[in-house]
Amino acid sequence: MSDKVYDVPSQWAQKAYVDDAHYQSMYAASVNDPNAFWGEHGKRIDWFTPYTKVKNTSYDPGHVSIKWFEDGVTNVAYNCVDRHLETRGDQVAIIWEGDSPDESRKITYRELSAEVNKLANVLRNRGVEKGDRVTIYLPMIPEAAFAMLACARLGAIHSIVFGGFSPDSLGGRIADCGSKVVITADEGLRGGRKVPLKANVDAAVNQIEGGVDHVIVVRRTGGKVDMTPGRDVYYDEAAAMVTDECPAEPMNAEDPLFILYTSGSTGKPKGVLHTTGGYLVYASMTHQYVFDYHPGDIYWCTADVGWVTGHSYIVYGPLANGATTLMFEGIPNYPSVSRFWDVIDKHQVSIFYTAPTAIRSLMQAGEEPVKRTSRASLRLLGSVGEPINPEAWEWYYHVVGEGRCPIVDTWWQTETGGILITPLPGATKLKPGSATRPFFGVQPEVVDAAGAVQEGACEGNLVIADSWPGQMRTVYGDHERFEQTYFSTYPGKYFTGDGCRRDADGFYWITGRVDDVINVSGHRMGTAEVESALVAHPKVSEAAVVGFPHDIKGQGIYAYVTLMDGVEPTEELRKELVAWVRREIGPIASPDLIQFAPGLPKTRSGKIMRRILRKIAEDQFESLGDTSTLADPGVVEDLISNRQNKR
Ligand code: 6R9
Repeated sequence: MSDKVYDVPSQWAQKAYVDDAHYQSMYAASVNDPNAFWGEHGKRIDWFTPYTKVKNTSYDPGHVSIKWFEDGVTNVAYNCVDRHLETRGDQVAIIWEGDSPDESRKITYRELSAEVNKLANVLRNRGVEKGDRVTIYLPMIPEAAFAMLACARLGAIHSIVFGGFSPDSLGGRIADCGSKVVITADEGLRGGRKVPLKANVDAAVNQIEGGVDHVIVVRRTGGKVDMTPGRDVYYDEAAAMVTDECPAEPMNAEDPLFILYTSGSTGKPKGVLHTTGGYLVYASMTHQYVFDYHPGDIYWCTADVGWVTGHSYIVYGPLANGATTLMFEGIPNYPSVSRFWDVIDKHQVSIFYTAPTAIRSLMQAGEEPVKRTSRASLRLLGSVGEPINPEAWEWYYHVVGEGRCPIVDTWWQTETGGILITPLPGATKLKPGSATRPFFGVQPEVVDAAGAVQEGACEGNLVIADSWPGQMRTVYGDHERFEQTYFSTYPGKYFTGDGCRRDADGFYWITGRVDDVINVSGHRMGTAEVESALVAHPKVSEAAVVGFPHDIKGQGIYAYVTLMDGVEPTEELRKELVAWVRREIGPIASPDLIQFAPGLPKTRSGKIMRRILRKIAEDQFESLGDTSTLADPGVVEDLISNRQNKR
């Protein structure tokens, strides 16, 4: 924890959309009369039929229902593209920076319109209609944005799967939402290395009964891939056959826009469903106010479109605002650790939004790779994905931003659709490590384990007391799971799964997940998913997975594995298990440490006591807490003496 405070610079208070007084009055208005507040701000997007109703939401147990602007009709692609054509058709919408510094491309709003319409027509010719699901498994190339917007234009629901997921994970996600169409590329390119995307799609689709009807393949590397006749088509060949005009489907505000799978504490990943009107209003409004986006800014969010940050803050929020958004295919340390800063200079980026894990890894390389670049164009920095430790915050502020650029530490989730707790750069003083205050309309509360609401400075679990327009509406195909996961722990409130502290100024400090979700380099991972991958291995009898503090990744994955009788615990088997998990889920789930354990600490009723495993992984041997309920207290000593060390 840091007790440093950085006041709002006076130029920022004067020039930004809101200063502190303005924030206070807008915030009060937003929570005192949400209907009036959002009724007004809902107009920031264009509606084909204006709404007459604003908020219709209930968190009541058994009847959770969330509707915003429910009788309005609009289209997200229309708002992100068409409505800008008259005023800024020739302005750059997307700057694409390739994996190699020699490759980049600029796409104006007019060009974006033509590209989106062509892709929409290619889908339409293959029978895609309003309500159909389309899976997108693409690298960070402009076609990923075209594909999202093409789906939105037709009213099809996209489900993007991050290119780092394995064929198994991809197949599960295609099957869960019943996509009949997959959009992919021959190969991806990251840090000079190729990613076999089309081959992964083939393997994924082979596991699905009935397969899929169409696989559309964008040529990225030109690498040779297998094409199944009748099912697979190269995008450029299909696009050559269609026009660049395609009408935008009128969509009800509550019609689904996308599904995005995310990890929870139990079971398989959930299909988080977001809808049309409220989501776009919220994504665009937060993008404008949090980043203080003004026309002329060059805005860069380094996330991948496979995560929610890419959805809301590379594509939908910025494009709805008519911004110039930069899309980066590569990685922070290729071809050198100056890459981020080189790209900022090359494209004159003014707003830069990245993750603590990237900052920490670049920080290790020292100041010189930063200082050899100018970064004079920068005026605002942002952070997202996990708590940012004060050391990384200070380095980001002083070295990258040269003390000139406020940092917005934005707390939010896949489920929330947009940023919920964040500084506003002209209004909020900054405290390194604190996400500070709620955005308009957001009512955070801190509760204790029993659900009692805490007042003043306190610590506990973070809940949100009422709905905001960007909130997820359901788990795709499983509304009961939605209610169970988010509204049953503290009935009548949305439970975030995060712990937090609130200080005397009313500032929030997110302390991390309180459930069995771990956050590895800003990527969410359910410990149960990694465990089930491990126990699927024929030599593994049991597995328990916990997070442990990791200098760069924030958290690393620590797996305790009990082998089948008679299996030798060898170094080779350890490597085999790591490779196995990579294959089953994807590289982001690779265990950092595997400890072979003859037994796991269990209660007499057979529950694994993860609290103890967590403490051992954290090297906190003295604070294991009560071990008296263990069926066999002896296993703990063995676990401690065989603790694996960070390598
Ligand atoms: C946007 C995104 C959500 C979880 C969330 C929390 C952690 C995200 C944070 C943060 C502290 C921040 N998280 N931003 N923790 N400070 N600024 O990351 O969505 O992938 O769903 O992860 O990430 O634990 O609950 P998602």
